Amino acid sequence: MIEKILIANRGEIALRVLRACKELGIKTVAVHSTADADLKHVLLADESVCIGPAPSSESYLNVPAIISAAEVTDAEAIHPGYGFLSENADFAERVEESGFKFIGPKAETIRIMGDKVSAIRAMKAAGVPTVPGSGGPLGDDDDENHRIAKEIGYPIIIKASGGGGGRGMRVVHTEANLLKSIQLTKSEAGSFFGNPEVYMEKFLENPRHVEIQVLADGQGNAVHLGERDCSMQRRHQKVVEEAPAPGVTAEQRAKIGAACVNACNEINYRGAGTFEFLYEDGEFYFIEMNTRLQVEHCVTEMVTGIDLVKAQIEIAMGIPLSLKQEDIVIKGHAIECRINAENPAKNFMPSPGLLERLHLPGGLGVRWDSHIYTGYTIPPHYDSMIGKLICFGNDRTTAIRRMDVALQEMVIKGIDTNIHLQREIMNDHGFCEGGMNIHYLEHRLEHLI
Ligand code: MV4
Repeated sequence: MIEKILIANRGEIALRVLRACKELGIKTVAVHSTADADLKHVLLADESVCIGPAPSSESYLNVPAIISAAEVTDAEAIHPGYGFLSENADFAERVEESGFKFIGPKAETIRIMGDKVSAIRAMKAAGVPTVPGSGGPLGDDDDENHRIAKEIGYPIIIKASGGGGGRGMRVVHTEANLLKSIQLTKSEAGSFFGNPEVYMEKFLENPRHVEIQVLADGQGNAVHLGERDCSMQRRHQKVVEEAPAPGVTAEQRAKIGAACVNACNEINYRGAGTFEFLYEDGEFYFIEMNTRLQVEHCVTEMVTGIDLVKAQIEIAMGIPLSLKQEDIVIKGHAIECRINAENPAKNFMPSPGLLERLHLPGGLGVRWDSHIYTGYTIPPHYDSMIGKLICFGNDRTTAIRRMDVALQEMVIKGIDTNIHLQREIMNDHGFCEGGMNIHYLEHRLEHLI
């Protein structure tokens, strides 16, 4: 059993983890920067420790300070949330070496998935469909690289093995640009990620971003919880997510889900995880695996009824997964709108500041995951996401209408937000049709704002 958990994060996800701990009767330790003493979860936690000044590099990324906080409060486990240190293999290793449980996969698994070439290799070996590509790092043989690109067929994309999430990529449309693009991507990768290794894939022009959620106990039991569609994004920041993905059939879900479950067993995965796919013409192509809880986990919770954070904690306690695949039934439809402190009309400029007045929505099928409260000041040092509005309905249309009504009710005074933009999206013809690709929002934004 775990009796006390240190939450190594801030904002809405720290509160989300705190709520799960309280439900399970587990004591909580909040850690925070000097700019964050008034965060809601800090006020609600059993104990709190200030771990450094406002910049994340000196607080939420400060490994020795976090480990020390766990030591002085006698916490037994550390939940990393998302972002910050959640996918840092060295951190997971340090946590375990210091005698604490890391609520996530083994450091070794995080390391394999952090290296995109080794992640793709592992997935290919486990029978997960991947994008046609080099299947390994590109060498220095120019003729060989030309041959690989020709075989894949242009356009191709060069990606950094140490990249991910949209960093360190370059599309090549013609043979004439291949060699200099490889060189440029390699040299950027070397300076950004300290790893010059790059690989090549067929460039898919109009895919959707569809990801599969899994839970595995590291004791031979794994299940998938269906998919989420996260195609509505701007500059690699997701704006709206939903589950299930429009148009994905039960048969397709079962097939790709089984491949992910098989991969979890092959790599002896432990914890919650997400397999990211590009989805085009009804086919799934694996691109990356996320070894953390994700921002958009809530839409999966709403359509499965499963508390993913509780499941993560139970897995960390060593409790065998009691869920069987046949117990997991996808019911209804859930949509999540990320609410950001930003001004879409001013190039999405961040808008921190005092929340003078709040009116939050409610009603059947409405969930608001946020740490904000009247009188709280959003600090300028961190991500602009201040909450997630999640609406559930028996079908997609109901969920969209419910979201529009909830957005209409929501009042946040004192700062700029993207609430109005989210309403425009809920009323956008293309969005309401479903099945948008990853470029849809960026193209529509030219008209919406
Ligand atoms: C791709 C791609 C097209 N073809 N790979 C961007 C983020 C990173 N996770 C992978 N990304 C992409 N990889 C191939 N072979 C297009 C993207 C991409 C993208 C993917 C998911 C969500 C948003 C995106 C926005 C631009 C490009």
